[in-house]
Amino acid sequence: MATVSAALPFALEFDPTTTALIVIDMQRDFVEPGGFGETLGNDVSLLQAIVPTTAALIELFRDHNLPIIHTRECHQPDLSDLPSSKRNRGAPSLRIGDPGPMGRILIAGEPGADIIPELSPLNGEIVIDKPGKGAFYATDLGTHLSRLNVRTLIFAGVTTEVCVQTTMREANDRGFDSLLVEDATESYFPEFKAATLAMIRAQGGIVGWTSTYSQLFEALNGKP
Ligand code: C5J
Repeated sequence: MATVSAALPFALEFDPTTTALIVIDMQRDFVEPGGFGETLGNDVSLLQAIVPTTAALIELFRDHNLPIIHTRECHQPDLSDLPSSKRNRGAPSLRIGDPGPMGRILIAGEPGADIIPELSPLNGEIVIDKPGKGAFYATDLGTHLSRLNVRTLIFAGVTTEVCVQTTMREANDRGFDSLLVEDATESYFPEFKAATLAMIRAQGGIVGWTSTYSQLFEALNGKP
């Protein structure tokens, strides 16, 4: 067993052999300058700031031979998995499926839907394409986790209050213990990130735990 002693709202004890890392939607369209996120007026430098910590977290799991799951929010080219409510929401200048700066917006196989090169999955790591905000909805994530006998999920990625939080809540309802790595997740809106971290930890960890990367590192590797 391992313990993240400084996790909030209290120490998380977990079995590394039944633990997996989920890296949510670190895609070019959300993170890179010139992508979909920036065309919507967002400051993507906020999201870029977590890339080194997220890369270190992925390396930590690779070093321990623990499962790593990467997700991508994207849709089929014929938009058959895109409800009109999602396509038409708001009044963006570009909608999902429209041609954008990095190919069609959030369409599988387009350059913008790809994971940024700094965090590219290795052969053997699981990549889940998801049409929703939550990674369990309309995917085989649950099947992979049962096959791997995973009980604890470590979360990273973007954006904290949308796809990361939605997936953590889905995981919580399915009986997983979940911990979000604070310095490996980000939002275009710092106040939304802060609120999400607070919501996760509130009421005795109603959704799960949070910790920093170095606190998790120490739990898996001992003090440096
Ligand atoms: C994600 C979004 N990945 N914000 N998507 O959070 O629409």
